[in-house]
Amino acid sequence: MTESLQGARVVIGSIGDDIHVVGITILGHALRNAGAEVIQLGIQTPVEEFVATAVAEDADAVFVSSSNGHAAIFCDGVRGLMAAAGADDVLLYVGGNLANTAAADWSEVEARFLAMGFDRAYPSRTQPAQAISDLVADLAQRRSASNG
Ligand code: B12
Repeated sequence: MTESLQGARVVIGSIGDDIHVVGITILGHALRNAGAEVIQLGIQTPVEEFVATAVAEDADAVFVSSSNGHAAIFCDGVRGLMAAAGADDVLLYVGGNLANTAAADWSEVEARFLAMGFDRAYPSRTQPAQAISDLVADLAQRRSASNG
């Protein structure tokens, strides 16, 4: 274990009609190996289930995966529902295959998902270590902000 997510609670799943399971399985294992408590929702997870689980499990972060090209349809609105449920402080990350075509400019795709309210958006083939490192940093920053 290089970086520690000990005590962190992370909800993870593939959103909407997405049946791709390999990415979230690998990511879930990597998060657990880094010390996180992982609540794995699996495939075809409705937006509302991400939100309800984040609240019920007192999650620190929600990892949304979308690989089938429907990310823009299902991911828009997650942040609003989180806020309405009183969970606006939960970190929201999104990854998988967020662009509709391989030719899409990543910086434009990233900007679109950040504008939806995600704290971080990842291009395809992102290694779990990258997201873990970012989560360690984001949680540390939150802790220091709430202490200071
Ligand atoms: C295997 C596969 C399938 C299998 C899925 C089996 C299963 N149950 O998982 C089958 C054959 C069933 C399938 C079906 C479909 N697929 Co498919 N599939 C693939 C394929 C070849 C590999 C996906 C995979 O497992 N990768 C391995 C894992 C480890 O990588 P990963 O998913 O990218 O996840 C890693 C990172 O991205 C990251 N990550 C993932 N999510 C997140 C989230 C966060 C928050 C973070 C931080 C990181 C992160 O972490 C993971 C670990 O490193 C890809 C092409 C490819 N080479 O990627 C196409 C691909 C994803 N499929 C595609 C499509 C279009 C479909 C279908 C719609 C096809 C169809 N017309 O029916 C359907 C989906 C139907 C549905 N309702 O969802 C497209 C999506 C295109 C797009 N985004 O615009 C792809 C890219 C193929 C292509 N080039 O066109 N597919």
